[in-house]
Amino acid sequence: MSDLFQPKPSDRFTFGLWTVGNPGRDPFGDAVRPTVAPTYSVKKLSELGAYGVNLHDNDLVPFDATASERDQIVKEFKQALEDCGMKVPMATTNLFFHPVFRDGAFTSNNPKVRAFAVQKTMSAIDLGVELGAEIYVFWGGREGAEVDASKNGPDTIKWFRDSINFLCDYVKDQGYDLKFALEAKPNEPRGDIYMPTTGHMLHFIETLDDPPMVGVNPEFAHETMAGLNFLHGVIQALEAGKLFHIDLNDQKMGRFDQDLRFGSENIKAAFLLVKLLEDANWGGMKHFDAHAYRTEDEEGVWDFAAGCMRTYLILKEKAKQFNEDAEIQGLLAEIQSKDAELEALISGYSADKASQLRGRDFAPDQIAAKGHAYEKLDQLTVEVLLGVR
Ligand code: DIG
Ligand code: MN
Ligand code: MN
Repeated sequence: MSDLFQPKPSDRFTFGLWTVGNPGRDPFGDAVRPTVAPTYSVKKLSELGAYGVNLHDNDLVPFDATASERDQIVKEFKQALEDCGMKVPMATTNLFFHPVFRDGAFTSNNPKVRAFAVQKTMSAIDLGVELGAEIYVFWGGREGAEVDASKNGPDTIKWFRDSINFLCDYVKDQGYDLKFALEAKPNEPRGDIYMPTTGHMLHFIETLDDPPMVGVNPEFAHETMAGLNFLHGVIQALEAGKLFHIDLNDQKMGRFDQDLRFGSENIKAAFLLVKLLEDANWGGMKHFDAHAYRTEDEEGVWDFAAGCMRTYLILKEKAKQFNEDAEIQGLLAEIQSKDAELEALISGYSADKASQLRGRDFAPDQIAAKGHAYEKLDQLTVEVLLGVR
């Protein structure tokens, strides 16, 4: 493969241990691949040019491990990270696999489960910080319902808020340098998951005790499952200074969570996302929360991982080409017309401005008569992606 798109640690690509370690199990079929040791994933991903790995507590430390077993596992894992020069920028808690969480974790009807979930998360935060994590993700895969009559709705929001507030204070009490990122998903494994989109999470964050400490971790597949435009959710998070992390993958709209290889389905959406992140010089991790097709063997898993990073780098080059294309930039200059005087008039109210505005005749029919040349712009964009410009 050409060196132009060879990933390097400086590209800051990361993968969850659960992604390349996915054994290919699904609701209708058993595992098709052997389980992969976390230390092996670290080695293989470092060879592919990744920057780091992320993990749920139980991706590394089994649910029922003793303290001494936990310490030995962590010691060996840290050695593998050091040997391979790999980082752990993000960590999270598995609050969805064990049956105890079948009615949720922070929003379970059972206060014992809610308290256990907070306790388990404290320990998982300790582990993440010990491994060097600076972002802590909360994905509430079981925070939802099939029977809405089972819970008093406002209680679930209060329980979730109390848990996040408690854990924010735990982090500060421990002196950890850690920020939280909330990840939305509309459904699966629950019939409906609470706070189903990035937009819901952005509002919820403002109701917390310490909003600046908490941002979002939007996932391409999750917003797309809900029939939403992922780019728009990311733009809103970025504009609000709340894009603390991102889960890159791909997805066919209206399907179960496919967690497909980045750029494998919606190439224009992936291009515009990469362009947004690169134009903004966004400093976060390019994290892939995806997995290889169930059809694949181990070689296919590493093809998947290499493909995620390679496609990102190709689209990064396409974004540079788009930004340097004279015809495209000339067309954008026409389309995105500026009028400093009018823009000043309608940003920041005053009675005088209102009076001036009222007195203006905008001749709307004349404005309406002119088209926007978006067909031309989109065709040029597609031609950049098709490699004919
Ligand atoms: C699923 O999209 C979730 C879990 O894999 C994990 O908690 C989170 C972190 O990326 N994404
Ligand atoms: Mn997903
Ligand atoms: Mn995710």
